[in-house]
Amino acid sequence: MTMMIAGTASVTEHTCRSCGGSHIDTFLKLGRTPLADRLTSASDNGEQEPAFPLNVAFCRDCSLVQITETVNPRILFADAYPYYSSFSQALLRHSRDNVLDLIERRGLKADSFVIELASNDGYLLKNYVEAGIQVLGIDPADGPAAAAGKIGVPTHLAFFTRELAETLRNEGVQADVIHANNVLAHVADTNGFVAGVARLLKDDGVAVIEAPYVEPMIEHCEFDTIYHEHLCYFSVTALDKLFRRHCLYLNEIKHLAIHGGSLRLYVEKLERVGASVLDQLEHEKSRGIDAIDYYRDFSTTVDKLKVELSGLLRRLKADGATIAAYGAAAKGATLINTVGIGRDLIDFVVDRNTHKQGKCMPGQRIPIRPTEALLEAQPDYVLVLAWNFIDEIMAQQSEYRARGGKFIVPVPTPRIV
Ligand code: JHZ
Ligand code: ZN
Repeated sequence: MTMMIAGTASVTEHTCRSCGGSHIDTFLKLGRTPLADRLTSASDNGEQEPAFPLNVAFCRDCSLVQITETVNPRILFADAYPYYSSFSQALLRHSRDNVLDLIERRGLKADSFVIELASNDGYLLKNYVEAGIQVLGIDPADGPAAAAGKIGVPTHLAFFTRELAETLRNEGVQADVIHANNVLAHVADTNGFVAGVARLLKDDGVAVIEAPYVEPMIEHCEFDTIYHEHLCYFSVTALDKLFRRHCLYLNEIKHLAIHGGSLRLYVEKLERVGASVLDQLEHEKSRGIDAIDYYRDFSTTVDKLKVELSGLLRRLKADGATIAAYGAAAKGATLINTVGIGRDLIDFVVDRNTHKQGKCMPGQRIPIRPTEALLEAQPDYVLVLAWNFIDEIMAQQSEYRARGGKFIVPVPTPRIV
């Protein structure tokens, strides 16, 4: 299990992040890639960006899929982290629905207390604030945390650790609901994080956790969602074991479309495992998701996609087409850097996030511009790097399409729409 040495840029793990076992088999090697959210500025053109190995492994002991390199979280998240949740309307709606459902189901009132781990810019907790329920956000990224403060979401600027949980608990903090969306997979000390959740949860509280699900990642070849921020790629089998180790029980799950296919986990101190979890455990067994063989062909499928996408873009370019990209997403960085999509193919990337505009994509240094640039330049094709928001993007870019523009969706197999 991870012991991050202060000041070290990265360490290679030889044991499982969850169970500590040493039977971990690498089944996908994506080479060395730069950090997906370290956008470069147009002026540091000559500087070499640090790149780290991106290898994915399966633990034979607890079934957890994980990358083997741990990059120092201070390098990954603390300084100029550009991801702000509030730039997607679909995500805002998804989060609001989640909160309204929980307020009703759990009968939350003014004296209830809700904590969110990795609360980002307050995109979720603001819905509780609006309902008069007390909240605390915890997030280590200063830009997003400051944005949360501005909209009235109190935010503690820190990484969530077992130690922070202990400190807060000693101050009398305990939660009816703990949210943790897209953060469990990001934490190097997986067990410390879960132990911290257990420490802060009231006896009748619930932790509501969202994480991308490993099955759609494999089935739909979403290999671009693999980058150094994502240390784990969870199955229900692996999650069930992880929580039980901390006397927490995965009692219910929901399947969500967000981020290419995610799970919402309802985790409690009381064991009352429902049919949704039991059925999924059964499903994973019958599909073999709990065994290494399921992952063996992934590398070949990924290679095929890479060749197809690169071939398609090169053919279009050779025919004289102009191509831009949509979404300076972290997953976009994996895609362009592993496929080798550079400025020879893509003129620019557009993104709504004002904190990303004016910067360049890591590695390939493709400039990021506001979304209006699509209508100004009217490229023939737009490669959709944020394919998980394709519906929202297509609706918003109806004018670009009406003028003859076409989108290229890279996964599960490249297609023009
Ligand atoms: P998006 C994020 O990854 C962040 P990313 C994080 N790494 C994580 O864990 C996963 O999600 C699960 C822009 N956009 O959210 C906003 C528009 O411009 O898919 C974003 O920059 N216009 C913590 O970064 C990017 O696209 C739009 O209409 O891979 C989308 O990035 C919409 C909808 C988005 O994920
Ligand atoms: Zn393990």
